[in-house]
Amino acid sequence: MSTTRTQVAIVGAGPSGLLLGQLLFKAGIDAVIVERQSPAHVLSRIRAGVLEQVTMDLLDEAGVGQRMHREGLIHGGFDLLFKGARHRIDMNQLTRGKNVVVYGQTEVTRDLMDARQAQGLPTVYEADKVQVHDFDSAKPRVTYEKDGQTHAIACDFIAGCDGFHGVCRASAPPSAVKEYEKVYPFGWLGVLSDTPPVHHELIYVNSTRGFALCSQRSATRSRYYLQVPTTDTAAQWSDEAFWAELRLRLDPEACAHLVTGPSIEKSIAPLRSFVTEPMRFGRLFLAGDAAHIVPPTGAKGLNLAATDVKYLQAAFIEFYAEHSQAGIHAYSERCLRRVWRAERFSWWFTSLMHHFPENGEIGQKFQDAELDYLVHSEAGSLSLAENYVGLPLNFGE
Ligand code: RFL
Ligand code: PHB
Repeated sequence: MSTTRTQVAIVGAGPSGLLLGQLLFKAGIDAVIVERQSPAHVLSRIRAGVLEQVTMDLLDEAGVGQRMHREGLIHGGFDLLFKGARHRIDMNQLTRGKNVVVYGQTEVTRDLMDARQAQGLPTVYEADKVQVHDFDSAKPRVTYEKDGQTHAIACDFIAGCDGFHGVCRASAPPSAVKEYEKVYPFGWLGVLSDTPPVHHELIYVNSTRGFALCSQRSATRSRYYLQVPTTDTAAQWSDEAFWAELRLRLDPEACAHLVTGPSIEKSIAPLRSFVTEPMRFGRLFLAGDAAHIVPPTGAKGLNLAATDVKYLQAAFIEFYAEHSQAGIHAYSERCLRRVWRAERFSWWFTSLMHHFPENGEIGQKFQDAELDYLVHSEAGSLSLAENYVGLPLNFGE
């Protein structure tokens, strides 16, 4: 078995692992990333689209923000559509100047991958049977198989950035883990198409036929979602059926502007709220989807992953540069406070915008009344806007 040595072994080369690798590089801390899939596979996953200011700042700090600033679309508001009418939430004005940027996760990942490659930093792709060992000691190890050989990485710390189905959370001692989970009785059917977006900002739709979202990636690429039963498959939805159903959920003006075309990606994502407590087990740290999942309503998943990673980088800097373990001990609690705030918001926004047949007609009436309150009360609109733009990095400190 060949053994290499590094300071931090990172499991997973999604946005969490790659951003951590870049932030550690900037701090002069060595890291090796081990990823199960190929780079092309990682880039083929179409996911998040909205970045908070905090995430933009972290991408800048990591030195990978240039293309985001050039190509990202700055949004100062979004529309809520309910009872057939649209209402704009002016985030920028309500939050005194805060915005979000629409820039796809695929692009963030590509920028991080390119930077890592340009700096010659080590990433092992297509690593099989990745395992984490001895993280309850001062000498943890990660092992994997590649090209028929077993390899080991000896390290000081392991960062579990391997997503919801990864090996790191599953390796924590069961007696030390508490998991909280809510699975929603529907999924999001997403379509990506090379058509101009229906509107210059996002439209979140509450309709009696179910939720819909009109999003975008650029002036020529749109991303749309429909609430569908979890029993549906993407294959059973033709492009024509998708566009027809979307029209039934939109207002007449949006229908008039909707440009349809062939889908270039179509998939169904299940919706789940999930949190693991704690997020550290000795020298194993969980970050991003490995530790928590939010339903995508409100676009918090990627943003939470980015702030976990920032707190982790800060903890490692304190450890190596200041010989202090304070950040390491505070990591889990620091992340979880922010995580629960985003979990609450994502659950609330999901509950408000989706159709729950089991809640009956009165359920729809409650949603209509709450939406009416939200768009006509400055306090209501502000609460939605400040959660949507996200918390500052050091909130509450
Ligand atoms: P990722 O992106 O899942 O990356 C984890 C990486 O770890 C690898 N891996 C392993 N590597 C080595 N050994 C193992 N045993 C491994 N097991 C897994 C995987 O191949 C992968 O490359 O987690 P990360 O980096 O924490 O990033 C989090 C974000 O990806 C996630 O929060 C968002 O994409 C969530 N999410 C969305 N967020 C939004 O804000 N808006 C959205 O519209 C949105 N849509 C989505 C989503 C997540 C989805 N998933 C996870 C099913 C749509 C989907 C379908
Ligand atoms: C997206 O563009 O994929 C997107 C945007 C906003 C959300 C969720 C997903 O709340």
